[in-house]
Amino acid sequence: MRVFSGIQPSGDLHIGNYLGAVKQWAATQSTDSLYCVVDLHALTLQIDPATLRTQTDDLLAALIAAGLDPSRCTLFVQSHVSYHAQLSWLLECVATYGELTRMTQFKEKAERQEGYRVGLLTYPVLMAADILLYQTDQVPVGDDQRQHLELARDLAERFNNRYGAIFTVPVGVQPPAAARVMDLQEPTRKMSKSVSSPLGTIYVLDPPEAIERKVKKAVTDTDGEMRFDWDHKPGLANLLEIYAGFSGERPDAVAARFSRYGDLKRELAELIITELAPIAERYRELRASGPELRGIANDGAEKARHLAGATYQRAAAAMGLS
Ligand code: AQP
Repeated sequence: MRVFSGIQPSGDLHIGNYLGAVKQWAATQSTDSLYCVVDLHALTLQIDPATLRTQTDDLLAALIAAGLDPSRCTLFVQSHVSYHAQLSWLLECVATYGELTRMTQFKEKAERQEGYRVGLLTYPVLMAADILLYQTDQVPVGDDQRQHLELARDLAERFNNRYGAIFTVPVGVQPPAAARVMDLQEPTRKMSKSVSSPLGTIYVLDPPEAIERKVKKAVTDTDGEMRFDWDHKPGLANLLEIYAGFSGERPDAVAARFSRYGDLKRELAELIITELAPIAERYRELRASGPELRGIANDGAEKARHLAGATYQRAAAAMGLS
């Protein structure tokens, strides 16, 4: 079964990315899985070129440290495989302006940026190209990507109906808990790389003291009643989801084991630190080995190019390009 997923090098990896996506990638990876640092997507934001280059390498190292094994899966950088941008153009000529302007993430991000780029509107089409190029069956992603994944499915079906059966229609896979981790200070907003919220975001490479502090200061509520209830107790529900994401339990089962918020927070911080500390250590070793990281990315791109090229050629020919 072919699996594909991607992540933007738009900032440091946080526990939302980790629990929503990367942890499942590492757990289910096989020789048929491809994982991609989607640097072209990061260009939709204002990002300094040198920073983008560094963050791409940082993220490659963080993904390997978090458990992706390049000898089992294919790990590569999106811009190294030019078919992504090429197929994106073909799919832009299948997508409609109306469906792109309806995307929630576009509306939210456009509101935060003055003079936003056209790429912010069209990036879900590039994401569809990323997925469809590899004849992907499953896309493990966080809950925030659900709508974009639906678009990828719609475009695949529309293309296949119009030009012939070229693309596999993919399905999204979400983790059983923590599919949408919220900001610890503002639990009605998702934890995000590109929005600055120093106390509300736990980074995978945070030192233990920082993790402890952030969990301790996480916003809850004043009634003190331990109950898993997103509608009325979002701060607590978020902590229970994060706990469940790390421990593999169900959030309501976690709630049943604790009576005091303070105890839950103390154990949660310990649980996070125990899982993340070895990742941070491996990351530091890998980051010190620059050439090795480049070699991994080059090998990955070569494998990806081979698969992507075959699909692109078929799609282009089906549309009448000679
Ligand atoms: N808060 C989250 N909870 C669970 N999963 C999440 N993901 C992102 N945020 C959360 C999942 O992480 C994977 C990679 O995300 P991305 O880099 O493609 O960008 P994003 O979804 O837009 O995430 P960010 O971190 O908020 O980045 P910026 O701020 O740059 O937009 C995806 O599978 C995503 O679902």
